[in-house]
Amino acid sequence: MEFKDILEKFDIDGEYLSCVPYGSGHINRTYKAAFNRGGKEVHYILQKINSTLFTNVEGLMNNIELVTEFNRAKISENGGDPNRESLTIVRTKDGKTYYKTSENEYYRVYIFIENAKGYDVVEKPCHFYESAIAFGRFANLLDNFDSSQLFTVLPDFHNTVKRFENFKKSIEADKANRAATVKKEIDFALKQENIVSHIVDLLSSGEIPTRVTHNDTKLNNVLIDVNTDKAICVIDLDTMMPGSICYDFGDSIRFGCNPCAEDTPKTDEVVFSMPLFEEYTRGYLSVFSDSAKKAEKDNLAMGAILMTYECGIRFLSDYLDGDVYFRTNRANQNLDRARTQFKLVSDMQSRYNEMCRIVEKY
Ligand code: ADP
Ligand code: GN1
Ligand code: MG
Repeated sequence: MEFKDILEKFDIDGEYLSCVPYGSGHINRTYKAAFNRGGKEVHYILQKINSTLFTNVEGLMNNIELVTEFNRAKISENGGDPNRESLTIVRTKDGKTYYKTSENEYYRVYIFIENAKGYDVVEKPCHFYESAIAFGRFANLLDNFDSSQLFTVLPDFHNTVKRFENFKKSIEADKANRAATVKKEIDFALKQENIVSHIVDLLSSGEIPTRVTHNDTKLNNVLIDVNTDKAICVIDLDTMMPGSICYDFGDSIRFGCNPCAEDTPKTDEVVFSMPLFEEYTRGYLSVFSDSAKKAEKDNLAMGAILMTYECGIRFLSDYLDGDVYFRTNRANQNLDRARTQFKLVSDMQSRYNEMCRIVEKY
C-alpha cells in the first residue's frame, strides 16, 4: 500500500504532500509525512510497527494510549503544551489507535514535534543533562500511574540472565557461521558470567523494587528543542513495562557516555566519559531521588555496567544469528555495536568506584 493511502485512513486534515524515512531507530520504520493545511505545511510521524517483535499491537497501543493520556492531562494541569511535551496518537477515521493493512502490516501516526531533535551522540553536555531530567520526570510520572493496567509487551526484556543464556545458544547454533571470527568478543562476554545475575537477583528478592519503566532510555528517545536546548518530550514508548530504574539509568549511560556513535567501527576511540556520567547522574537524581530506594541508588553504577553489557551481548548474538533483530545498513554493524559496548563495560569496570562516588555525591 502507498503511504498516501495508509495516511488517508487516519484522521488528518489537509492535502497529502510527501512521506520520507526519518530518524535512526533500530526497530520500527519511521517516516515524516507532510500535509498542506490551508496553505500551511503540517507534519506527522508515520510508523510501521515491527509486528514480528510486537505481536500484540492492540496491547502495545493500549499501553501507549493509557500513559500518553495520563501524561497529557498532567501537562495540561501544569499549563504546558501536551501536543509538544507528550507523544500524541492520531487515531484512524474509525477511531482506532493503529491501522492494519490487508497484508497484515500495522501503522500508527503521531503528531510531529517540530523544532526538536533526537541526538545519536551527545553534542552538548547540557543535552545529556536535559535528557536525564526528562527521563527522571518520566520515571516520576510512571511512579504515579496505576501500572496494573499495562500489558507486558516483551517479557524478560531486561532479564540479563536470560539474555546471557540466549547468547550462549547463539554461539552454539552459530547460524551465520561467524563465531570463529569473533572469538575475542565472545571470550570477553563469557568471562562476565559472574555479574549477569546481579540486578535480576536483587529484583527477585525484592531488595530493588520492580517498577514500570521506559526500558529504552537512550538519548535519541528524548526530543531536545533545537532553539532552547531543553528536553521536550520522551518518545519511543513501546517498551514501557515492569523493570528497574537501575537499568533505565544504565541504558542512558551506555548510550550517552561515549564520544562516538553506538555503531562506530573505530572502537579504539570509544572511551567512557566520567564528566558525562556526572552530568546525567546530577540531572537524574535532582528529579528522581525522593522516590528512589537506597538499594536502587547503590546499584545505579552497576545498572550502567550491566545494561551496557546486556546490550553488547544482544548485538553480538544478533551478529551471530545473521543480523535478524536490529536493523543494519552495512556489514559488521552489529559487531561494531557489540565492540563499542564491551569497550565501555571494561572502562566502567575499571572506574566503578569513581562512578559510585559520583552517585553518592548527588
Ligand atoms: P524506534 O522504536 O525504531 O527507535 P522511535 O519511536 O524512537 O522508533 O522513532 C524514531 C525516530 O523518529 C526518533 O529517534 C525521533 O528522531 C523521531 N520521532 C519519533 N517520534 C517523533 C515525533 N512525535 N515527533 C518528531 N520526531 C519523532
Ligand atoms: C533498540 O528502537 P530503538 O532503536 O530505540 C532496542 C533497545 C536497544 C537499542 C540499542 C525494542 O531501540 O532495546 O537498547 O535498540 N529496542 C528494542 O540501540 O529491542
Ligand atoms: Mg527509538
